[in-house]
Amino acid sequence: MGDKRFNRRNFFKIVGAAGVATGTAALLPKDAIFAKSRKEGKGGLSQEVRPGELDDYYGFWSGGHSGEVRVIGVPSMREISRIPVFNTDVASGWGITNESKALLRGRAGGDTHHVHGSYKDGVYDGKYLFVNDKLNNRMARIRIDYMEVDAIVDVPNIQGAHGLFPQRYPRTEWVVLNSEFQTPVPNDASNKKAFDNPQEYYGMHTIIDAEKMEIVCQVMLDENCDLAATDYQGKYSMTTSYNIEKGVTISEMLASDYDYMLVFHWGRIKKALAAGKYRKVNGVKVLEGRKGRSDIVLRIPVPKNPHGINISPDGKYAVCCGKVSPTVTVVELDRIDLAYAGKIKPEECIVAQPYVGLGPLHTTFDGRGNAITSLFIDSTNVKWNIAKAIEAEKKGKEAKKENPHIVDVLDIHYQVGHIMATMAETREADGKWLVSLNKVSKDRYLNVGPLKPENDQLIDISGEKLRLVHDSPAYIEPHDCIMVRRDLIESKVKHRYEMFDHPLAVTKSGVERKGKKVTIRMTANAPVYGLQEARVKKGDEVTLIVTNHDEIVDLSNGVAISNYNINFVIAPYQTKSVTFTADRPGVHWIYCTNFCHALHLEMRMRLIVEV
Ligand code: RUQ
Ligand code: CA
Repeated sequence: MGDKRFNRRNFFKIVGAAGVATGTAALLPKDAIFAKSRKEGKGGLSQEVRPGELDDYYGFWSGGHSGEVRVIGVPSMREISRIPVFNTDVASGWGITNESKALLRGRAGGDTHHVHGSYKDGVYDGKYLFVNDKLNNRMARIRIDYMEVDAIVDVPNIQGAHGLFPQRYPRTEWVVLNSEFQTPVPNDASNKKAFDNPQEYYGMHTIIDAEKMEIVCQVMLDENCDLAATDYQGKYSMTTSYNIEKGVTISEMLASDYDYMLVFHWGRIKKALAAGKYRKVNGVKVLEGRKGRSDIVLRIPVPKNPHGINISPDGKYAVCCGKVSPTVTVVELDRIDLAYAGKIKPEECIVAQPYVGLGPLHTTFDGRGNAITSLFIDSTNVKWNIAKAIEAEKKGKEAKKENPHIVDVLDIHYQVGHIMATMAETREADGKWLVSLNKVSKDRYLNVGPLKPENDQLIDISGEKLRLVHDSPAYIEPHDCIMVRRDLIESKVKHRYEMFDHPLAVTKSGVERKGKKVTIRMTANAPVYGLQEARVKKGDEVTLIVTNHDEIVDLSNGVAISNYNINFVIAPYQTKSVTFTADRPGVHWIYCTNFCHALHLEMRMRLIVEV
């Protein structure tokens, strides 16, 4: 913030020098940047974020089948930004530019469910976000300084890449990614005898190196893996499994009264890797994790077709939601080593199994010993006390009958999936806000046709009771979110790129031809491009590289080529490139799409495609 180029006076100077002072300076409300956090209101937290004030939390929402990640301010619930990930975004040019295409490798389209941040000592370190693609079985990494994807790893041997969780302690070196659908391994023509034999379909728990974005290994299972979690000690990762039956139809998947919480022993995984106890499938080290053949995996029976698995912020308990069972299962993590050592049975790790209501899906925490669980069928959020549930379990059936653990039940609208409380997946869960990501909004908003938005409801959890505060529509269909205290993110986010981090950064505009390949290099400096025209010939393979030389915060330019379906935005000091075949002769205006200057409309140049 000590950056002199950042202030309003300099902004006018620079824009003025370019010709006309525009109203764009209003985009830099200095006071807003330094606004103090809002006060807490009477009777609960105040949601109000007045004009010029900033939110207290960065919310990172998955976009679901839109394939993106969204940045939502909490508590205002204002959508601040979108981060294109697996999708094509014609506004920013994601999926259009060479840089983004290199990451997407020909597959623009995705289904993002779970966004989680990188950790240090059980709290977000503000470096990365990780997000899954259930559609095409990938994981992307977003660097928080630019809020932009910088790596995508394709994961072979899996389908339904779903639950994802980063290592929480001591720092994020590994990220785990689950395969929800069992498939043949390998799943190709070489293994066609398995296609019609579901007994030869397997699930995988994949471990990915967070820095290198390479696959460390996969643990092969008979079961599927749904949601994922990691502990606060760097010892285990965990998943729920709902298809221990190896079913391929709903009734088959529901045949057993219990399924599993699977625990993966990282120390033993490292040992097996070091000892070379793996086989390679599609280039990935696959470790044996099947029952009776491996000591890596512990199976704790959990009723029935469980879904969410979440770790309490004190690091003591894993809570599995029963989904088809109206209970949650509380597992004490300190007992897991005993179970691995064979001193207790896996089921003896369970310390409580309280009733919560119909359709429990996900659990979050207030940091004061309470859990809050989403109930899909009941359409409620239920707040319950973990210690009371454990105590009642000890006392036995009679004590449990009264449900002494239940603190409050809140109706929501309707059919909740995930819920998340502020900072709840960290040691610093602060028990302020809860977001209930409801799947059905029904009559809560103006009717926009048969396809309604989702309804993300903001709930104050600072008191004894859950207090519904705000409805917020969301385009289909965020699954999950995290809410990160502003101080952990804000100082990490940059206002401009490092120009020469891009190897092709343009300092001098010009056109260069090598045979049929033409490179157009261009600066952009509102309201002018570095070239007034560029001439190519029909059939040329043209690469256009543009660098924005405006250093002023928020002064982005667009580059759109008429009739060529090419459009992208370049932020201050950013370079992007695009390659296309000049197949349409004629005069094609290249114009700025992102309002930049009073002479924005004049910011254009001709691409002349000669015959
Ligand atoms: S998961 S509703 Cu949606 Cu990916 Cu629990
Ligand atoms: Ca099952």
